[in-house]
Amino acid sequence: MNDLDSLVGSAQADFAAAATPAELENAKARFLGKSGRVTDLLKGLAALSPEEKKARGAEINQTKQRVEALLTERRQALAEADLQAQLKAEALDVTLPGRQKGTGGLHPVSRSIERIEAIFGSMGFDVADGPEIEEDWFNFTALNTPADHPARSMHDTFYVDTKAPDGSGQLLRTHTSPMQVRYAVKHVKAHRAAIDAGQAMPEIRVIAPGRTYRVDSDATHSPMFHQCEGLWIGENVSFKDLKSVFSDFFRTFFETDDLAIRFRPSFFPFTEPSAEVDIAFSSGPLKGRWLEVAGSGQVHPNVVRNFGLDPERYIGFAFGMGPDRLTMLRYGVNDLRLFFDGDLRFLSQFH
Ligand code: 2NL
Repeated sequence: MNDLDSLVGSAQADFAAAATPAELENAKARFLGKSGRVTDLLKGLAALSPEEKKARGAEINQTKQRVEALLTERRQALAEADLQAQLKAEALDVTLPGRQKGTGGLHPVSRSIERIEAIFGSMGFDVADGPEIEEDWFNFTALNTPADHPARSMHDTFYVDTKAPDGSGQLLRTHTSPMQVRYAVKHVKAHRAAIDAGQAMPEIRVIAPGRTYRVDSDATHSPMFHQCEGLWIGENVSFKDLKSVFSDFFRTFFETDDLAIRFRPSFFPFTEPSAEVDIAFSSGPLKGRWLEVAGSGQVHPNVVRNFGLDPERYIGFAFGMGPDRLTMLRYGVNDLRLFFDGDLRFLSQFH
């Protein structure tokens, strides 16, 4: 190997060792720069005779071209490697599923309330709506709840500082019955003339779903919870109607006929007589266990009177149930607080 071949060899090794374009330009300078090795060879020609100069000059020029070719090749290799690295870093997997628009879903309790409204709707019940900050009269007094009843204590009820237009006290409603009282009073007013003339008043048939509030908080009680009350008043509405309404309702709500219902005597200030309602499934995980699902009763004569009706002529039943608890039973949820924590890992299971 002559000196020119070995120069080409060391240029190749130097260029290959350059890992970046900047390093490669430094290596280029060592061979082709002003005082590079190829340039030095060309300078050495001056000392030669014309014949030697011609032959040696041609050899050196060839060498220079070989070095330049190696440089170009290495430049391209580095540029290609750089491009590949960039492509790899910015790789996009077009086979991945696209980012989807987050579609929300109804809260499980809202789903239950919609079901309850649909089922009672099919039985001719209207849906009442009303204020969550309620007046003392609608929440308690109209419902025959005496001033010394424990439900009215500061420990049980969230009172607020505002006053109703008539100056009476206000509170966060403890049940949705006041909505039914408002509905019934309005209904009776609208039919006052007919009632007084001894004509038939259209029956009051209404449910009242919504948020309610009590001073209570543990695994089975939340300070805010949902309630759905129902009211049916007419001239000949009895407990047997209540029984058939409940049988239909619970069988439809839980989508099963394998379900028994029982009424247990109880007490509520606003009904007389009163009964707790229990259901028991005859199959499934809750098989054979009596579960309390509602309170009910024949509307107390004092309450009928507060609607503006004569209790000797108008009679009916009312009930109250908890959509939160019905939702727990329907989906097998064991902690009420899961409904109100806002944890999407829980909520998105119902979408
Ligand atoms: C329960 C108890 C009940 C009522 C609610 C009611 C409403 C009016 C008149 C008379 Cl406007 N009564 N509501 C009656 C009996 C029981 O609920 O344990 N709820 C979960």
